[in-house]
Amino acid sequence: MSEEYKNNDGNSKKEQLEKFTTDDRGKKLTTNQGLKVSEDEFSLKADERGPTLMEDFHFREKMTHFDHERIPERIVHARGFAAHGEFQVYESMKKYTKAGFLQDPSKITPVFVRFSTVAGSRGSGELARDARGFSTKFYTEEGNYDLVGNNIPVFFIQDAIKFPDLVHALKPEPHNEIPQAASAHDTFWDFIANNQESAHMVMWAMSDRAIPRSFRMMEGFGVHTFRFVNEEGKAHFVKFHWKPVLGTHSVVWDEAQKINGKDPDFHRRDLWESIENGEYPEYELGVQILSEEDEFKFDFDILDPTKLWPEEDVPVKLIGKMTLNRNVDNVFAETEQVAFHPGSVVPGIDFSNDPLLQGRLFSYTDTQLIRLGGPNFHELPINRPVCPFHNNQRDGYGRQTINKGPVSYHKNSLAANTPEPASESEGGFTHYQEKVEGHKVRARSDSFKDHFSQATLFWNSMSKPEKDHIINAFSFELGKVESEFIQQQVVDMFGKVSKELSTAFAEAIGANSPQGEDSVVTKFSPALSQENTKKKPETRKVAVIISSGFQGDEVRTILDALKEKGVQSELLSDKLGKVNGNDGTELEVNHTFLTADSVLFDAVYAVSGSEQPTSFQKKATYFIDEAFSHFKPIGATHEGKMLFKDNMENSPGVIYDDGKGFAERFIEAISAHRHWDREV
Ligand code: HDE
Repeated sequence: MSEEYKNNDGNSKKEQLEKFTTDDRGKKLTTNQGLKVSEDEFSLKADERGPTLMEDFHFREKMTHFDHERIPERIVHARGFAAHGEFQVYESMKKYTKAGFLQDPSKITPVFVRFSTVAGSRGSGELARDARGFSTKFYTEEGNYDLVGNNIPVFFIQDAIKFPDLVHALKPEPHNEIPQAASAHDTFWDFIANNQESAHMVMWAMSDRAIPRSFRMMEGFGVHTFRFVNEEGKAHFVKFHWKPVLGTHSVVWDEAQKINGKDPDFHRRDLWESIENGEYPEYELGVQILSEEDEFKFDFDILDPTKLWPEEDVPVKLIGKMTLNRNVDNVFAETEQVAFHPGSVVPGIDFSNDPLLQGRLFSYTDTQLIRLGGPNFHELPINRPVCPFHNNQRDGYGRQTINKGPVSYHKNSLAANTPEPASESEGGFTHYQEKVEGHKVRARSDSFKDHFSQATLFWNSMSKPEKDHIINAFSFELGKVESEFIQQQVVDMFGKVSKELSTAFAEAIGANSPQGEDSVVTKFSPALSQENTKKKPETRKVAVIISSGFQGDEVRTILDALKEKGVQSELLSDKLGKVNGNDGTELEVNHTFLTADSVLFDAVYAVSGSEQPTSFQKKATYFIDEAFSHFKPIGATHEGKMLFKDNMENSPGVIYDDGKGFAERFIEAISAHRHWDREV
């Protein structure tokens, strides 16, 4: 019997690749002018050993195109990956908004979602400690609606005018361009210490949220307060959430750093493979809705983007589901050229006066002009609305539409005054008529001045392991800061959030304990802790450490049980090829200890076998020990247990196959994600 445990749908790599056909397959090679090319390997020369001739138009066209193949990468969120999908609302949201795509549960709206890191350049590792972008383009019948959010619900700064300063401080330092995709350096922490409105977001950035296990296992947030407006013109404030159906999970920091070396594409590979395997990532859209009358009922300003609305105070109503079910065909054409803009809204969705949002409304079009080379980026296939669009805009770089006729102005008689504006009842967008009055000032409202209460709320809401991870993250980041003065400023700043936190990392970096009083905030929000998230085994990846002579029937039963629960198994040994069980079972090895690593898996099933060469034993023991140190679930057969180090015996999340319901216990341990109560 020979079995290959590969993808859950059983596709081999070759089969996956063969599935990709291009429009060019089977066609003759031509120039961009359509001329058939007779020779594509040798440039035109004066004699076989002579100089290349200018006349070689084919060479020049090919090389010129190549020379111009790169466009400026995004100044932030450069490293990203995307997928197509669809969205459906659960019930009509008519009461709150007239947005067409939120009215009818039978309506399917196509979406395109791009996930990203913020700081790193386009080729950087995906497991950086960083916020993740979570941008969704809904291709609605009323035009494109972009929800351009992050996986952290608050932001570092309160006013868009500070964004260039924040990003300059975060990016690699300009004199030596170090460090790549990392906030652990002097300029970032100098900015934080001198711009203390950042305290709340820094808490999130130092938490496990900044190192997600997968794009499929992180929340998304619209961050700003927006408005829903219904048919009657009545508005409600709204905050948007994406809740992943698989729950919110993270890796540990030591692991994140190693993944960046072993597989810098870890997150995109995970997204790509799960879609290829038919395990479509799903997220529920949630809204927190607040009536305009309640605008001032909180001890923070709802326009302040450094504040969240605690879910226990304003519940998140789940209103629909998004499923990502199709990978891109071409990363450049789609993922790289997609242009999001928080100002792309539809009737029924409107803005608030959040000063960060107001600034973003300017920045995104501006950035696309340089990045995509002109004003016609809306004509690129990925950016094109699915509904028709008509206006008098013409010309510009890369114009694709061939507009006919002489009229490109409004008002006109020659084209019967068309295209003409649509009234509200015809679907025309009308801005919400908020009453505004005041002096023209450069100032911040006093209601934006409490920078610490919600940072403490976040700290208070963490479990013990989550708190330890935050302390370790501060100790790591500030341990990399060279200026003792900055280190001390940060210690004193976070003393205002929690003395326990700040004292702990001050000790780790050799700074003085924080001065001043401790926070008096005792409130906490269980929704903020990942300990309270959904725990499921589906799509988790188990490394099966195996050598010849294994108990065939036992192992097959367990692998089948894992598969039935949607858990993926990949076989590892010290060489590729087949391993043989004691009953004639043959299994195909997927990876060796050279090509894979424990940090790329969620759990280990130590099977081993009666034939264990010393080199296998050593590598297998190292692999299992590393997984153990990252708190991962470990299952073992009797022989597999021989590969354990002493301290693993009877540890939480370590399950032996003693015949009694092993598969169930192992799957339960996998669902738990990590076993933090383990001594390592
Ligand atoms: Fe962005 N941001 N941002 N941002 N942002 C960009 O637009 C900007 C902010 C976010 O996958 C840029 O096309 C300003 C908050 C995402 O293509 C740029 C400010 C949030 C993405 C820009 C912010 C975001 C971007 C760079 C302060 C969470 C990736 C390239 C007011 C709600 C979109 C581009 C994608 C990208 C400006 C703050 C999310 C320069 C000025 C807050 C997910 O226009």
